[in-house]
Amino acid sequence: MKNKLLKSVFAVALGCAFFVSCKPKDSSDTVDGDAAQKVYVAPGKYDEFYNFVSGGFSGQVSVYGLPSGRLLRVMPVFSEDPQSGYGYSEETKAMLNTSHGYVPWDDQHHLDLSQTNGEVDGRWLFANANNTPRIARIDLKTFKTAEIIELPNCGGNHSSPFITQNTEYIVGASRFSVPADNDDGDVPINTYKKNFKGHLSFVKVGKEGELDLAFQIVTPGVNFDLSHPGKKESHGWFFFSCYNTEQANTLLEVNASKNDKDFIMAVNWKKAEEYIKAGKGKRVPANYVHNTWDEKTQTAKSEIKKEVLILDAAELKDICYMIPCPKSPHGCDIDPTGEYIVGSGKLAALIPVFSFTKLKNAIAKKQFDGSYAGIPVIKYEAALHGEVQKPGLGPLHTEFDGKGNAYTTMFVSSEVVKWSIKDLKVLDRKATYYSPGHLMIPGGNTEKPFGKYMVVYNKITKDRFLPTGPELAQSAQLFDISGDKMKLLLDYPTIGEPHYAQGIPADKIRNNGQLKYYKMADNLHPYVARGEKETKVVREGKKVHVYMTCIRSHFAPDNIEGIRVGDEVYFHVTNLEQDWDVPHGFAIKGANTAELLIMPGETITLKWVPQKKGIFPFYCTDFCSALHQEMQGYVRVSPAGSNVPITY
Ligand code: K7E
Ligand code: RUQ
Ligand code: CUA
Repeated sequence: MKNKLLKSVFAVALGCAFFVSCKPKDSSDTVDGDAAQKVYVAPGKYDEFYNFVSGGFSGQVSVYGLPSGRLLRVMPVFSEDPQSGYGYSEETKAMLNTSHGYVPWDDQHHLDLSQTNGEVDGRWLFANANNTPRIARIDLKTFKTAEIIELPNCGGNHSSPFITQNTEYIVGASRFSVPADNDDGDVPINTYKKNFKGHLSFVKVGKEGELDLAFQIVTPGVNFDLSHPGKKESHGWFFFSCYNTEQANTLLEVNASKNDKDFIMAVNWKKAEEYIKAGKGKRVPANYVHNTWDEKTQTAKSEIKKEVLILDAAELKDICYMIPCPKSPHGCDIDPTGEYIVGSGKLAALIPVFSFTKLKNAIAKKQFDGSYAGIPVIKYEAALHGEVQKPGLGPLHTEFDGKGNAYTTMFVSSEVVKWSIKDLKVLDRKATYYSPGHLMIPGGNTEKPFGKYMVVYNKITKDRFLPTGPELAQSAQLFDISGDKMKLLLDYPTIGEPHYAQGIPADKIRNNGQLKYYKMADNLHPYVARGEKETKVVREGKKVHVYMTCIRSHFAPDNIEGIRVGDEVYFHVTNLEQDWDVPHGFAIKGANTAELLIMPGETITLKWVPQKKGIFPFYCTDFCSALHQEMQGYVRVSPAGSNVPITY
């Protein structure tokens, strides 16, 4: 049985062989008759929920409406975005700085919404970056990335950015253990077991959402995969799944699947806070970058941090405990009551559910099974509430509906399974198309789920949409979960690879004081032109600053001469419109810095270093009025040594 299971998992790795064996038998199943009605949002009407979806290797986050599945927006977070100029404009470039320099891309897996008293509150959305370990905060008043913090001592921040019930902390964790940053940088890989360490990061969230890396816990060199915070009774704890407890550093496919059980690490972060107060933490050198967006000057700033506070999990015997969990656990989900901890072993044929009450008793009674690298291991049975038997193959992620039910995706058998938390009985199963990763119920990882819809995010869509060449879209599938049985309503494609997602009733965001446009009076950009009278062109040596405005339907100035080859020209373009949703674009022929999109009240800067002489037209790229096609101008570029004076 175990062998069979392993084989099918390896077949996934081998690609298409898997379709032949694992395509669900009931794929001819069509949706019920009233499905169309249930997802139909009439023209001019709004959706009921916002749905934020991770963009995977696109590095961005997309916003959908539910139940319509309409794509509303793609928000640039970790990747450059030609549409908005994010990463290209002088104001936003610093957002993508890291200790490795400018990194214009990342692999974005998980999202979590800020919470108040265990409920989503619509203030901020947080996103992790898996490649260069980072956490971003998106301000849901503006739908803009407001902050990005890098995590030191860490490879692959996968188990992130999960949030405690009052948004006290966001966590990060290393998927790839690495030697600590203050190592001398020359460590042989075959000393993995001795020198490679895991790090759990606890990032404090301030009143205005500002992020601060409060402390890290150093652990043995396992791979952390996913995590979730405790709730209610278990508030104060965080639970992290870990695999590769074999601590293999090569051919993990085989070498990290040897142990029958890996672990869920239970971390008592309140206790960790006490130790820090008592002075038990150690400040060690580190190197990471913290980028913030200043709303007043509308400009990003980078700050380099040089130190981090570290606690050692093995040294402080009572902040971390290992709960054995079958076969390379992936998802680690806590039910809305905070009592049940669900582990999902990718290679397991059951789902273990642990009880927080039992865990606490086991700790009090020291029901340990020895220790793992200095960390106490709880006896499996002592913490176990029970096992869901035969749920399907390849359990990955679980969400909750707030009515006592859990829903788990089965990657290998391509289905979603509903089960009862209390008696661990499977209640319903539906095929998904195909190979689901995460699933999402709005509020489904909080104390208050909105258990009406569930979306399952699939890795593969072979035969579901019109083919688009060798690469097909990934997809989302919307289910109605208001009844006893799950009901498929809709399929729709997603941007990039969708991993985790978040959902929230639309009103919670629409009522959060959302910004409609920036008031000119609040614009403290150093190069703002608050009206056409303030426009000018100023040469400072090789630098030329153009204070430019745009309003329907012209730029001021629109004829500029006296620019020379090799000059650094900065076009600071202010949008003078006072109505929302009237952006102007700005692009120059041949400029290798993409375009700008300037929203009303904003000033955005495009840097251009002309490489040859000539006349260069510029124009507005966003159709803004009946005279949009007239919204244009010229720059004359003269040879490097020329005496043509600046005129405009
Ligand atoms: Cu399961 Cu990166 Cu959350 Cu994707 S991980 S599916
Ligand atoms: S122009 S509306 Cu290029 Cu017809 Cu676009
Ligand atoms: Cu401004 Cu088109």
